[in-house]
Amino acid sequence: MPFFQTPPALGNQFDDDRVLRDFVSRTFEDGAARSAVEAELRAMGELSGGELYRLQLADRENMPELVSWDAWGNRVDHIEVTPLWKRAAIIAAEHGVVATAYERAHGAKSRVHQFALAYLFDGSTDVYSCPLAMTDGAATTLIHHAKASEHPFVDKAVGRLTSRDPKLAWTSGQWMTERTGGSDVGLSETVAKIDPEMEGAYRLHGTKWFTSATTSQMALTLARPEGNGPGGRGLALFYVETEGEAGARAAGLSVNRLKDKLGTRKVPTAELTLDGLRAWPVVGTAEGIRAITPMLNVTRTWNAVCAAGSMRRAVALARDYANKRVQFGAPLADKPLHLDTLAWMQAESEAAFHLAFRVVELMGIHEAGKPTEREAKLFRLLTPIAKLTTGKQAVVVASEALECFGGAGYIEDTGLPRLLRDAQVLPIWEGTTNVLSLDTLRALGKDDGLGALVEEIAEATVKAPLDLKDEAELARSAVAHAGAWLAKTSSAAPLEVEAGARRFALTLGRATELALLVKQATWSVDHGDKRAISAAKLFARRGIDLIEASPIEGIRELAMGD
Ligand code: MFK
Repeated sequence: MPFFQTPPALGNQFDDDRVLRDFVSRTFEDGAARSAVEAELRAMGELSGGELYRLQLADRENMPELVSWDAWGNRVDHIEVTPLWKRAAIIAAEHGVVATAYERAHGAKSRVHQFALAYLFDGSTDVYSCPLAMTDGAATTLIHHAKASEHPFVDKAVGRLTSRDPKLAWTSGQWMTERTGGSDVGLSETVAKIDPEMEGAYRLHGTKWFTSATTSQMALTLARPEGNGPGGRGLALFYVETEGEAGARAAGLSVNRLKDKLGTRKVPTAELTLDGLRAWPVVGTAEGIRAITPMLNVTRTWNAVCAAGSMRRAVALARDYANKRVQFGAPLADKPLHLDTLAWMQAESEAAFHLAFRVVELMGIHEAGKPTEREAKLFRLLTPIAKLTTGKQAVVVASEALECFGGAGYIEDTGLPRLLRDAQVLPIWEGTTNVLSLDTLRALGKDDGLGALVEEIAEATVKAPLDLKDEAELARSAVAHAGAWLAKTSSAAPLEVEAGARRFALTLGRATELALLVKQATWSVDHGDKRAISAAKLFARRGIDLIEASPIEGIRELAMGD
C-alpha cells in the first residue's frame, strides 16, 4: 500500500532552531564558552529530534501504573512509569538538565545554559519536565534556607537532586494541593504532630489531593503544626522522604490512586494519604507559604520555558508537514494563507521564548549574587508574568498546530493530540492565570515595581532599527498605559483593579515580549538576518495593549446569569 500522507519528521532540534541558536550566540560572547555550550545543546537537540522522539511515538499508549499490593498481600503502592520516562530520567541526569544550574560552569549565565537544555529536552519526553522542575525547585529552596536549617538532610538531598549519576540522582515532589483548594493553599488541613521517637521530627496526618510525579524519593510539603493558627502563616514547610526499607513506601504514606487526566498522562499524579509520615521542618515551624515561594518561582520559570518549548515543537512539526502535504495542486508551504498562519505561530513562539529566557537570565544573575535593585524587582515581577503569558500562548499555538494537520491532527495515533492536551496544563498548574495575575499585583508591591519594567522596556528598545520604531513605541506606550490605569484605578475603584488584573498582567507580558523581540531583532539585523524583524512586526499586530479604560456595566449579571 502506498502512503497517503507523509508524517512530519524532526531534525536536530538545536541546529533547526534559529531563535535558540541566536540567543545562545548573543548570550555567550566568549568563543570557548559558546562552543562548549553549543556542543551540549547540539547533543541534546540530536536526542530530542532523534532517539527520544522515536521513543515518544512508540510509547504513546503506555501509561504509568499503580500497583497497590504485591502477590503476598503486602501493601507496596509501587508506581511503574513508562519506558519513555525511564529513559528520560537517565538522559536528564547524564546531561545535567538540573545539575548544570548548580555546577555554575558559566557563572550568572549558567541558568541560560541549563534551561536551554531543558527547553530542548522537554518536547520529546511527555512532560518529564514536571519532576525535573520540582527537583530544581526543591534544590533551590533547600539551598535558600540552608543557613537557617541545621538538619543534615539538606546536604544529602541537594547532592542527590543535583547529581549527574542516574543511580544516585533523586527527584523531588512538591505536595501543596489539598481537597480544600489548589489556589488558596492557606486552607490546607494536614496536621504536623511532634514525633515522640525522634528529636526535631514531626509526623504528618492528612490528604494531598494532587501530587505530581509521585515517584520522587523526597518531597517538600506544607502542614500545620499542632497549635498553630489558621491560614498560610500557620503552615510550615516540611521535608519528607518517600521510601522506606528495601524500596518500600515510607511508613505512613499511601498512594490512594492515580488521577485520570486530560493530558500530562505520563506524569503519575496521585492522591496521597499521610498517616504518620515522618517529616522535618525546613525552616521554622510557621510561615510555610513564604518559605516555599523559592520553589514556586523556579517551577513557574520551568513552566514558561516548557511553554516556549512546546510551541517550538508545534511549529517544527507543522512546518515540516507544510513542505510535504499537497493540497489543491501545491504543498501547503506554497499557500499564502497557510504561510500567514505558520508565521504568526512562529512569532508567538519567538515572543514566548524571549520572555521565558529573560526570566532565566535574571534567575542566573540573582543566583550568582549580583542583581542590581532593578534586576531583583524585575525577577520577582516577570516570573508570574512569564508563566501566565506563555501558558496561554502555548494552548493557542498547540490548537492551531493540530489544525495545520487537518483531520490528522485530531487522530490519536499521529501523536499530535498530545501537543494540545499537554499544553492545556500550562495555564493551570503552578498557579492559574488569574492567581498569577493577582501575584503580579502582589509583586509590584508598594514600591515602584513597574518603574523597573518601564526601564527594562526602554533599554530593550532604545537601539531599535528604523523598521521597528513603531513597534518599539507600541511596547513602551502599552506599559505606560497599564501603569496609568493602575495608578488611577487603585485610588478610585480598588475592586476594578482585581477585575482588570488579567488584562493588566497580559499587557505587561505582551509588551515585554514585544520589547524583547525588538531587542533580538536589533542584534539579528547586525548579524545579517531580518527574520526577527518580521517576528516583531507580526507579533505587534496581534494585540499588545489589552487595558480597558472603563469597566462595562452588568458584568455580574452576564457572568452568573442573574
Ligand atoms: C512544565 C513544568 C512545570 C512544573 C510543574 C510542577 C508540577 C507541580 C504541580 C502543582 O501545581 S503544585 C501546586 C501549585 N500551587 C500553586 O502554585 C499555588 C497557587 N496559589 C498561590 O500562588 C497563592 O498566591 C498563594 C498560595 C501564594 C497565596 O497564599 P496566601 O496565604 O494568601 O499568601 P500571602 O499571604 O499572600 O503570601 C505569603 C508570603 O509569601 C508573603 O510574604 P510576607 O509574609 O513577607 O508578607 C508574600 O509576599 C509571599 N509570596 C507569595 N507568593 C510569592 C511570594 N514571595 C515570592 N514569590 C512569590 N511567588
